[in-house]
Amino acid sequence: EIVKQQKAQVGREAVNYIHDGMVIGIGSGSTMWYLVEELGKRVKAGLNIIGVPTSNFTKKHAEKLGIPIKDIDDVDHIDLTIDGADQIDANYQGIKGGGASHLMEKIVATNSTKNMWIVDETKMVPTLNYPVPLEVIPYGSKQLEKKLKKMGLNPRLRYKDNGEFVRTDSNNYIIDLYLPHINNPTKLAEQLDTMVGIVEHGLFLDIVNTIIVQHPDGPQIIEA
Ligand code: DER
Repeated sequence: EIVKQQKAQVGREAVNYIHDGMVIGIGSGSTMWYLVEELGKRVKAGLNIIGVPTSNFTKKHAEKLGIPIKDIDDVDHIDLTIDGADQIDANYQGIKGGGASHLMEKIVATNSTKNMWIVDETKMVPTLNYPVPLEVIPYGSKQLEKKLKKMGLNPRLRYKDNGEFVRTDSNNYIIDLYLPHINNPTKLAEQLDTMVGIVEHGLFLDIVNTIIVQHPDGPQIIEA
């Protein structure tokens, strides 16, 4: 359907920003899946880049396609990271982590010279209202959930369909905060940054430089 088509179109479009010799942070999620597929074709055709993955899934997918992969600690720097996003507001503040990868994504993003997000148009909203993912340490996560509830942050531990807790690549749990609207993401981030047991939240503030939004009539390039 339309959204799937837009993910494929923007994924293929964004590969044009990847040039020979670059070290590229490779994001995770269904939009990025299309970019990795296209990047694999360009590498086979001779494009010479190094990829730094943001999840085990992306690492395996890229390696399977012959994209040279290096661990973040084995490169000198990352020129550009391209990733998806779950929601982006009018100030270009984003929520990521719908795919439970936001910790490694944020580590790669905050070690990148430039960051680009590629999204279908449903991701662009005036005010953030997507559930904010938190990566949390399993030990004490129920106590943490109670504390978040008392703060009125409407937390919910994330389960898989089989009823088990979702485990991240770092083997932690995810708690999602269901809030009707987030008018001040900076304030919420500050509240979360001080809570013991929260490894990282999915509020990506003042991180992105360029956003490509896919519309039916083509891509819109936003310089944040
Ligand atoms: O987890 C993430 O942040 C991913 O980037 C993901 O949530 C992006 O969503 P997508 O699958 O719609 O591209």
